[in-house]
Amino acid sequence: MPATSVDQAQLCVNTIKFLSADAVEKAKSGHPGAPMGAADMAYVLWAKYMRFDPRDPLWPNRDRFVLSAGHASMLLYSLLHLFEFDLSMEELQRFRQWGSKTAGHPEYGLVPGVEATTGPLGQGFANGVGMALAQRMMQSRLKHHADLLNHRVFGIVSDGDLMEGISSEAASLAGHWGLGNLNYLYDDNRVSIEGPTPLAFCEDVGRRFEAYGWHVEVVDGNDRDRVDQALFRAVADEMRPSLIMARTVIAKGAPTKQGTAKAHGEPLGQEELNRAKEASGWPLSPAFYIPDEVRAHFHGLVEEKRNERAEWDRRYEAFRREDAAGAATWDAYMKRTVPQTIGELLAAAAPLEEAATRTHSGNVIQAAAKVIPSLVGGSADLDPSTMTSIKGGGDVSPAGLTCGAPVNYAGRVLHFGVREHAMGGIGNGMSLYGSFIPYLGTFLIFSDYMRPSIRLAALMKLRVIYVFTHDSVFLGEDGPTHQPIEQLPSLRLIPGLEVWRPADALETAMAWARAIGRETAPTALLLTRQKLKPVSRRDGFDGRDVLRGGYVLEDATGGSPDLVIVATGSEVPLAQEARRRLESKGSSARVVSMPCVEAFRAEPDTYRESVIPRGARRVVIEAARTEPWCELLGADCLRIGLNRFGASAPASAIAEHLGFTPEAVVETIERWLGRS
Ligand SMILES: Cc1ncc(C[n+]2csc(CCOP(=O)(O)OP(=O)(O)O)c2C)c(N)n1
Repeated sequence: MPATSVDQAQLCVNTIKFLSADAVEKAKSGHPGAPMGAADMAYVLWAKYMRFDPRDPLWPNRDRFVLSAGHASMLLYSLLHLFEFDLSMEELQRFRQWGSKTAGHPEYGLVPGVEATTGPLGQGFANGVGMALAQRMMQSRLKHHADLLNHRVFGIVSDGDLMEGISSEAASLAGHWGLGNLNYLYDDNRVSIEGPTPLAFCEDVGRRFEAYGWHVEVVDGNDRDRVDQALFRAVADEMRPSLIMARTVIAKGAPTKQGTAKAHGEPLGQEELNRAKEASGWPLSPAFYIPDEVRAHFHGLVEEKRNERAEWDRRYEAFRREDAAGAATWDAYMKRTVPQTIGELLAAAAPLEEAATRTHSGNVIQAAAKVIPSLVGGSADLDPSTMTSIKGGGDVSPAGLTCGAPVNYAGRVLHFGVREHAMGGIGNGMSLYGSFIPYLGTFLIFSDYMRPSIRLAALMKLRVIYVFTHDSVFLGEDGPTHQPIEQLPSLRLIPGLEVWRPADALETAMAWARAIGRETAPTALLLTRQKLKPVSRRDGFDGRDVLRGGYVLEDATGGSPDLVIVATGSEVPLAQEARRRLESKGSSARVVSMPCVEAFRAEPDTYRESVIPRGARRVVIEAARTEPWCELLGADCLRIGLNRFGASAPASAIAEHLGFTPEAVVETIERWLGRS
């Protein structure tokens, strides 16, 4: 990097600090304290260590930077602006305003250079771990060309990040996986919203991270030389992730608010800001001031970084010229290529036989893994139940299962241990990285443990697949602690997430095909523990109709139903049996299988009405809370569901007691129809 004098560096740091504070002041909301305290270390990191090309923010070998403490967003926006990313001064001045790119917390996809949406503390920490794992896994696939992806993953994490449980889970995995490519600066300012952190946080963070297998440094985070030296050592440690505990002063330079929680979550106030500027010899006006020499300095840094990138381009081009097979591997991963015929391929792998849908899913995964190298996944210590292992895929674990031994990054089977929340955050990071389609398995009930990450996957529009088995009370004897009731409808409430609850092999295969093909959204697959009989379908049924989310499975005799029974997953065969009985009593009933409400909703009105005709009375059968179905089926529909917790008993007894037998269903429907 060009030689930087002390004065010049201070000028740059002051620019970052006051751009951030001015933006918060103008917006009359936001957080000035962390950007001001962390500006020194952020400057050293970005100026000296980070490699990127602002004109090509998606350059695969860029260093990733995750601002896990998303509330310090103005720090990142100031950096992106000064380093000439496509983020204008007007955008800085419109911080937190409607339609601006400078949202309150950094949003992935809105601003080039924002690698992850952060805000819920701890999530970004886990995302970075996922990115670092993805990098290592890609490097092993590139074999002797691994240095084409020799970048690093950096981040700034805060007290709040490290208080959150997800970061402990993720840090434990990062140490376990030996992610020496991961370097976090911990903005150790000992202040959070309610006041000094000793109110709630006196633990020895350094020793905690050392115990996780991290390289830990303690430095004065406002001493740029010290930060530089610590970063140097952290980067040099290829075997362990690093946590640089950088002691900083929140709102450094603000005369009365520095070092206090008053610098948190609200503007400094013009008077305080002016005094801070005066103390730094900074002009009071104009606001958002960037000295010419600062602009020139950042421009020089950018030029230098772009030259480094050009050097990489030459290596990359030579690689493509000289190694056709390597280039094909690169493309298969970087484009996450999926064969056009994936639906047929997966359907062929799921024979129509009596089995649990989790078993069908396990078969489908094997077929998908054969044709999609990007597909990798695992579970949170439930694989024998979730059936999520790629057979022969190799475990991403230390050799010989010896703690500390080299990790087999060439594998495809991920073992998250019992850490659902980190699994969610790491899956997001892997998807953000760009070369993998991660799938994550656990019981549906434990989706609650990873829900914040699922929500963020939907918000970021990430291709992540959740394999949630044991999807209802019919999992049986494990009882109510393990039996999901509200999880199914509540996952459906997350915008952008598609929730598939297939009824048999064909629906499971199509749901997987759909999930894999959704490039810009996550998908949850809800699968049974218990065996289901194959669903009988009319001859000539086109499997692609499943992708419409809901379809006529069995029509009323004569074709014009006065009753439509909608069911999902394990309740579909029950609906079919109930239909047969009702027809024998003179009803003309249709069964609609609706594996995915969201996909069905996206169909044109004409299709939806052809499936659920206007005049017909409607029933839904689903072993979960069913209230949201009213929106689709009308308030006067009959809902056969659950509004209580389940029970510990064999599945057949549960069905008996909770009204999920053909007799009980028919009786309930007939009573509702006024026929009994
Ligand atoms: C999961 C979660 N809980 C609560 C919050 C609200 N919140 C925003 S910042 C913050 C505390 C910030 O303290 P710290 O992490 O030390 O940041 P700093 O004070 O250094 O800015 C909290 C509780 C959040 N963003 N995420």
